[in-house]
Amino acid sequence: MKTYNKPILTRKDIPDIPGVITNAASVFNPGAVRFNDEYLLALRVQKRSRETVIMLARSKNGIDFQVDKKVIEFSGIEKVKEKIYHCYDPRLTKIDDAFYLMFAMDMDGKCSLGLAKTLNFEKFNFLGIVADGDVRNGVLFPEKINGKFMRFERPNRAALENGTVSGNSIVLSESDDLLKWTEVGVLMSGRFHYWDERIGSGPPPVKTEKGWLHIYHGIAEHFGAASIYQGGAVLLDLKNPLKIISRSMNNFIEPREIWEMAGQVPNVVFPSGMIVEEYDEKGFAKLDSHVKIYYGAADTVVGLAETTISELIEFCYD
Ligand code: BMA
Repeated sequence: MKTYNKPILTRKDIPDIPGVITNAASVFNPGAVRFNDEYLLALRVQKRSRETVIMLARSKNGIDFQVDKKVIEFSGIEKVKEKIYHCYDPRLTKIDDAFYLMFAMDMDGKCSLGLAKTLNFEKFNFLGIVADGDVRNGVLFPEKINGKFMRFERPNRAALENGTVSGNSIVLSESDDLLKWTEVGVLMSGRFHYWDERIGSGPPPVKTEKGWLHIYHGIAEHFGAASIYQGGAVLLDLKNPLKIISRSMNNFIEPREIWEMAGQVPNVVFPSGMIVEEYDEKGFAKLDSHVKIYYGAADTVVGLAETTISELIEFCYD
């Protein structure tokens, strides 16, 4: 795996938009997708007020990004009656010819999931709040399985000592219309004492001939003051993604660079976007395909790791 010794995006790359955002505080946890001949990132950008906006960045090579001088507006979101504090951590999935952003929504007393759709990255339609209860890290599969839309999500069911509610299980849900979701079962839970005591999904699962390849984040909490966010991989059965073929015992990425260890929240790498360069004619990611993984670092900047599908599959057995 190739990693870089500097972030690919920092707050300095966020253009000022007078009256909307100036002198941005941070940029992290991007969703990623290819559209036409460009790499696109949907960025979580924080203002100095710590309010979050989502902005789009574009690149020809997947490394040098230019951030659009506007924030993404979700048309229809104004109809939601409850107060929305922040929309953040968007995951981008292409299904047929449409692109979907599933994101966390901080609301009174809970975190929910919102869903928006775009065909062209110019106009984004808010489809609705698509979760009941307290849940985050919602990630759509790129295709239906057994006739149903599928997603992973991470219900926040565990109260932590400091009062926040988090989760330690990734759950599979299914839907006929992308709006109403029914839990199918628990995929996996955190492993107490190891790197992934609490867990949540990263980028959308990728279909390979060896199974669904899924990257997730794990949080080691047994280090007193500091939780450590890392990335790991798991390989799942193609027909039944609740069936684990192999789950990595080691992480494959962890905070090591100074900008991953220090920042707004220290010791965080949070993989949230992944671009596979090559698929075969049946829609499987090619095993020797190059892969770009985009991650938030220390909740402050965006990092990039480059690898291949086969290397990631090997990590699932590591
Ligand atoms: C998680 C989410 C992420 C964040 C991470 C580290 O719970 O809130 O958005 O990057 O914590 O602070």
